[in-house]
Amino acid sequence: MKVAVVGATGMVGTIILKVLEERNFPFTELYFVASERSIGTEVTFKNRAHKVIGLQEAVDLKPDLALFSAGGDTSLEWAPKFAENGTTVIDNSSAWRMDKTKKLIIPEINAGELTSEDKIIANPNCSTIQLLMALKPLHDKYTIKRVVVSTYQSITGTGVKAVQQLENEYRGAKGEMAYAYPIHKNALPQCDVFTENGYTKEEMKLTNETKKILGDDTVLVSATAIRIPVVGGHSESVNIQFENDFTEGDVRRILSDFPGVTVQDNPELNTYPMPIYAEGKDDVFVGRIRRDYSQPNTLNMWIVADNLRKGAATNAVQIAEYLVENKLV
Ligand code: A2P
Ligand code: 11C
Repeated sequence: MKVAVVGATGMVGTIILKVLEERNFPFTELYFVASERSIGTEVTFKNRAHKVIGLQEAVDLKPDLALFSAGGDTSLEWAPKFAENGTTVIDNSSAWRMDKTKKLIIPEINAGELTSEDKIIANPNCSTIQLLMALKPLHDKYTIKRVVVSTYQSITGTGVKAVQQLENEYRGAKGEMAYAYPIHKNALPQCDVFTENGYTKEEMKLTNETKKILGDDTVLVSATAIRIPVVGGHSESVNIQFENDFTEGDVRRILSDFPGVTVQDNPELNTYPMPIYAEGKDDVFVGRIRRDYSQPNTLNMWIVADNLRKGAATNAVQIAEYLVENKLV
């Protein structure tokens, strides 16, 4: 199994390498791919330095799998070139997610849809992945009518520049700005750019990707995405109206039984998920599970996950593992 990591020098690419190592992914060769600026530089993997190569060289090496996290434009241009050469691409960008010919996969939910014909597979947006990990088992049981989600997103979702901005502001130093406004001591009601309908791209990803993954266009989604000066993960306050009624005990049990979800919910002990504890973990954490008494069949909860792990790298590696285990590559 020859594997290429495209974007190996980047924020998500670095975690992909870490997750491949941690999970003992069964590769025979691993290629470290980045932009032309990085060709010849080195990245460390398993305590050894490895040379970074360019995209064309990587295509020519005909890897079985390529895990892409190098931005949408790189994916749009290069994923088809890999695919035409026989490589199966797992793409972390938004480039292919809403393409009707491409599958949008969270392994615990819909990996069963994958076949060996799928040569470009899309990894959902980070805030969508953690939301869907909690919604899917509840949708199967109670049927979701409407979801209202407000996110509190880590600056790591924006990239290294944003982490640098926060550090500079914290130290009172000047530097390049990733956002139009200060992020230290602030909350920005804008993740990514605005679309024509007044919602941001991040909010529309939450809306559209949710329907695609659930395979159900009738589920209504209303999203507000907020950037906060936090690094460990994204948090989400979620209000869900179901077709059918539930008990809070059953909701806790259903979520606890779902692979990859951990319930942390004990108000008596002030137990609930928080990004500082989710950081570095692969699970999605759910707490503050409680009935919304303002209308029937409605639930409130709080979902936290490390956006760089289950929200990106881990989900991509899990897709790769599924393909290998099921002999689809
Ligand atoms: P490079 O380090 O050479 O710029 P991040 O999301 O943290 O900014 O990382 C983006 C990743 O995608 C980096 O590994 C970056 O490589 C890579 N990348 C960016 N643009 C290209 C490109 N045009 N071709 C290949 N890799 C790219
Ligand atoms: C954020 N969700 O936190 C974004 C980052 O579509 O994969 C990932 C963007 C994407 O801003």
